[in-house]
Amino acid sequence: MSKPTLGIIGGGQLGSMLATAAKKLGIRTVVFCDDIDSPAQKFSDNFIHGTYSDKEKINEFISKTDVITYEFENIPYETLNEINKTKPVLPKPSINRIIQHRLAEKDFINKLNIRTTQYVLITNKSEIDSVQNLLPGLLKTTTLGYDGKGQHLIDSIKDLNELDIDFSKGYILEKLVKIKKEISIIITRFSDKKYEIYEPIENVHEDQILKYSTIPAKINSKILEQSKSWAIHLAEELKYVGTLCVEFFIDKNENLYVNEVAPRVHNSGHLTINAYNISQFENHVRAVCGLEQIPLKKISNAKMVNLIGDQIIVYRNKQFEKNEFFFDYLKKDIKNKRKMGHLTTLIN
Ligand code: AIR
Repeated sequence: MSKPTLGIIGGGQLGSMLATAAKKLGIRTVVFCDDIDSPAQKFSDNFIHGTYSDKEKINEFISKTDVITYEFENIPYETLNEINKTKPVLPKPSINRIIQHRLAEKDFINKLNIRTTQYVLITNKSEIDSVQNLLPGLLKTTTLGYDGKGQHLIDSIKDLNELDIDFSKGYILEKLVKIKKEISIIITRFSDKKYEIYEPIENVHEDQILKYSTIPAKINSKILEQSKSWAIHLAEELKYVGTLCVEFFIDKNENLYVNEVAPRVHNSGHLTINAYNISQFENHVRAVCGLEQIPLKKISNAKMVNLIGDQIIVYRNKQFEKNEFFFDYLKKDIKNKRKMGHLTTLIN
């Protein structure tokens, strides 16, 4: 059987790394992105530029691909659902619809008896008065936003009054957890009870953007087991196909909470490219394209640092050691707070 051509919706660094992994497996890729300067086009075999509502361009994309995935969760559900009527979209569009809506996502997780922070939907400023017990809290848009975009820290009602917010757009208020540590689990599910799971990754954020990811995470055995079992439970319940990331908080009392689920490959898993026999990207391509599942083997401990904004500049001219792996996302413009590249260091 000839190998399928993989369509990737979204053309940022995650798309580039998926296309690179696919190429290694002999799989052709077509990237579809609304940004004409999308960096992933430099790594894929084919590129189509169009908006996510451009039917003609989407049809061209469908005609050139056999199976479609996405590298960014904020793709309109309608677009994914329309494509799925002709060619399989994996993970399923219905999964993306749950996860891209913070309220639906948290309701889904809690129904499985998996702990999240306390939260409430806010549709009107006056409602905050009745949920004072959730302050201090984070006010987040129910849809869109990543890397802290669209989020406001609310200490008191006074903070809220100072914000100019259109509540009709939908917000949720999440009670702040006194965080001791953040970890993530990356899991690739192939089919029922068939998955490959990476060990927990310890993450450090700066300015609400991921800065460092390290394996092994310094956590106790109870947290290790609980985080893995919750990630497996979530992937099974969603009947997920592909790579999924679950982000967790650990509080000062060693309680574990799911912060959010990303229905895609994830920044904290970049170190899997160098630290494992099969990366999160290759596993995603293997799962969505129906290729063989290969048992994971860890090669090394590792630390990844994200290069944000103009931090990339010095790295572009740097000499690296044998255990250092530098990735330049080749984005056209350097912007403040934009992820421009990363460096993974293998450590013994
Ligand atoms: N991304 C997706 N969700 C969160 C992140 N960071 C990646 C995807 C997306 C890219 O970030 O690869 O395409 C967008 O980056 P930028 O710098 O153009 O905003």
